[in-house]
Amino acid sequence: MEIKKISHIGIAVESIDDQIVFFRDVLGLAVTGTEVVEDQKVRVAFLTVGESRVELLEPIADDSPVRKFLDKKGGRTTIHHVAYEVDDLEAALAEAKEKGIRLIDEVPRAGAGGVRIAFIHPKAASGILTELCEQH
Ligand code: CMX
Repeated sequence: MEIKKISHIGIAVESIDDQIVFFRDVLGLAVTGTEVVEDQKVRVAFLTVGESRVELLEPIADDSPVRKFLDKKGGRTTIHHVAYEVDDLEAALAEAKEKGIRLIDEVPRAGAGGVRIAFIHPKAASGILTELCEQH
């Protein structure tokens, strides 16, 4: 598949308000907004890094995947996923499936900003939860 760039790195946090300080005030990254992604049960803050972004992910429900992940990590702020941008998400998913790669999402779903996303299982991606996304 043809990866265009790293779209963003998702970092799981217990509290965006507490953890954004380092990224915003020390690294000096611009905060471009926050958003609740109901489908994923997270609140997200976006920080721009050149053509890519850091996304801080805060769980908003007990059954959020990020809640489970943080609980497993003892509540520590940890990289949760890496997202790669592709031109054609369906084609990328078909190619991964063809190669026998375990997909979490066989069909794209809506991520932050209404962008179409799909996840590859970390067990099939060198232990890193991997997101493929397609810009509008
Ligand atoms: N990164 C790396 N490994 C992870 C992981 C992550 N983010 N989340 C879970 N794992 C590991 C677990 O530690 C576990 O490993 P071990 O078996 O070695 O202990 C393994 O994956 C499977 O864990 P599991 O308990 O069977 O599965 P979970 O119920 O924890 O689900 C996952 C894991 C990835 C399938 C689920 O979190 C998922 O579907 N994620 C995709 C959606 C998502 O994460 N949304 C939030 C972000 C939304 C956004 O960016 O907008």
